[in-house]
Amino acid sequence: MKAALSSVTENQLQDNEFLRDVLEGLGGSRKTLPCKYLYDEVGSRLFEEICDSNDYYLTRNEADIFAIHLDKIAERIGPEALLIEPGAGNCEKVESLLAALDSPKGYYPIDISPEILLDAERRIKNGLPGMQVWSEVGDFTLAEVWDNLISVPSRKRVVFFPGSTIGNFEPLEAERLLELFASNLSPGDGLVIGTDLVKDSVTLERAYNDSDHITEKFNLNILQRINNELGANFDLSLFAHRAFYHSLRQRVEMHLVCLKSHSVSIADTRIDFIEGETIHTENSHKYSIAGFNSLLTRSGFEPVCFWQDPAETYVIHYAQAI
Ligand code: AVJ
Repeated sequence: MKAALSSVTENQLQDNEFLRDVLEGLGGSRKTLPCKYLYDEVGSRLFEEICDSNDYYLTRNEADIFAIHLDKIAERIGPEALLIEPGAGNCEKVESLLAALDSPKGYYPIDISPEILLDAERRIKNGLPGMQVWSEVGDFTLAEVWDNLISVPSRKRVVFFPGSTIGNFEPLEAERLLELFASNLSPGDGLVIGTDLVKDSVTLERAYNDSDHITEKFNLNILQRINNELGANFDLSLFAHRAFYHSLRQRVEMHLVCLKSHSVSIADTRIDFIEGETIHTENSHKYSIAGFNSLLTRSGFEPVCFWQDPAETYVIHYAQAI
């Protein structure tokens, strides 16, 4: 009874936060929605489909780097490391890395979703019997969510942040997030982080406009989610997916373009849309190796080395806290 009650309250709080964020994002003259809301159950499943699509090279090429350079990465990390993963949706990658490490201390995933954490814990313990797992529920961008880490003694802490997730953050936010990572590490502790490289706009734009239109569904799903969870009346046929590379900002921007002027109601609030205006739903920043090294340096890390896929489309950086 108690557990059910508190989970209802938690859901309601989350709904309110969702509603607040949606009304705030759509209330201004430039409409935006936080990209974290793309990942409900349907969105997460669509994202997995994107990862398997031919045009989205990031996941595949990052997996190649881990497959080809796994031993070198494990050696660089060294013995008795505690692997900390902010956002625990990458079980397969972390499992192979943990398996390659010399007497790892264990795995410390941090995720907003208790279900994802339970699943991660189960999979790691199944695949690697005896591996210690400390799961932390919370938003890894919040400093207090890292507080319990101190109670896990370890010779070396390594933050594992693959998937080009850092690319979703604006450069200043990315700097703040890496600073938060660094503040929870001791000098010499590590960071293994994946970033997509700056490249020609044709390849980049194809990755976010896949020929199977999965990214289009993924993007439009955020409106369906607002309809489902906040009782809004978005007509999805009045919006189109648009993703393009902004070379000055070095990022792929994802938008939903309004095809015809109309209004939408969300919880007693009317939002007017004008034909041609967009809702900005996501940024995926791309980095050169030098550019990312400079971000690392600004955030309390010393770049140590990096690994690339054979086609040099993507980078895994290793840095150490200073
Ligand atoms: C999971 C944030 C790394 O930005 O490339 C894929 C999400 N969006 N296609 C990315 C995404 C559209 C992805 N990240």
